[in-house]
Amino acid sequence: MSTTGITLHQHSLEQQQQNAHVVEELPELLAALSRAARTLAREIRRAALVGQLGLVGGSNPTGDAQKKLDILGNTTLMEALAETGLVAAVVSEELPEAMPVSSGSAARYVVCLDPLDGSSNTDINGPVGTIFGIRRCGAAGQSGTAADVLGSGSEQVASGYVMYGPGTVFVYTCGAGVNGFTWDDERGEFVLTHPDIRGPRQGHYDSANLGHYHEWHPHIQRFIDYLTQHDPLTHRPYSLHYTGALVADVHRSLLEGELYFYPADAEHQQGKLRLLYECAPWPSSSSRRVAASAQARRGCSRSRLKPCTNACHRSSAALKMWRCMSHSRPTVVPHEEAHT
Ligand code: FDP
Repeated sequence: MSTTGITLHQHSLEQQQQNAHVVEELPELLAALSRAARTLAREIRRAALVGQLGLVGGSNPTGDAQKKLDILGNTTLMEALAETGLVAAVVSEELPEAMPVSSGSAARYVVCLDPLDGSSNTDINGPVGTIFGIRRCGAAGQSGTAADVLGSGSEQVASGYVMYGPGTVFVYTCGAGVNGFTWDDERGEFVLTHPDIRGPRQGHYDSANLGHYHEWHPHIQRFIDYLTQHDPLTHRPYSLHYTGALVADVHRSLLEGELYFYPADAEHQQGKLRLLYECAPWPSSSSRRVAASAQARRGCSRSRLKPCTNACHRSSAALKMWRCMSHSRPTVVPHEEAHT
């Protein structure tokens, strides 16, 4: 397939026509998400001019102080998805429970959203993002409930993210590679700029909030110590790059090779990142979940969710280590060492 100048919409249509496993509604769902992303990109750019920076005064279900842009992001995405009539419910970081959206027979999907990831960056004109994972509704009569999203990340029909940086980039997978599109003002379209993303075999960045170093499990501390030692053969020391926005940090991982991790600490004993909309959606070029769990923490579980109170917002119980290059072999502490 020639990829020159192809738009996101054309690409999703081709993916749908060429891959039997891709759901027929994919182009319409991605079109809705990309419309919302376009609106959000504009609103984020002008937020300082129209009084849209700063806090609302409340906090979201996961306890984070809500920003005005968090609310705007949530509303914009919900409205765009509702217009399709294809979405039964939305699970969002900004909503306490799965929120019903449409009830018609075409509403066969649940979309998990982090509408504005890294929102602490909004007030400093830093990068932020939107993360999405699209799942099928469960059995008949069970549509649009939290139960629909309790399967593993590999059950998503498509997932991806939008990064609002100097440019706006839309990256998605539907199980047939990972492709990135950049918003082109002149064409008024997202245009393919990063076809078939595969990270380099060898990364040399790591990304984590080292402010919590002394609260981390000793295994993780040893891992960090290992990364900072000098060894040209294994490209150490790794360079620490941390923006405070998961989307920006993991986007760099996909393109340049990096380890991203947010282990449990005193405040976030189950880890900070939420499974449904901050972990499961990350795409990998092998179409499997990108979050390779380094099970370096005692008692940690895999990402499959078990029903629990407010399951929608359950965090990652394990150290999530994104090795975002599915074809690469990261330089990591040997397995045995990490488990001793
Ligand atoms: P945020 O809460 O600002 O939306 O939980 C997600 C997240 O951001 C990530 O995007 C980011 O990497 C991390 O939290 C930042 O947390 P710290 O400020 O604790 O480092």
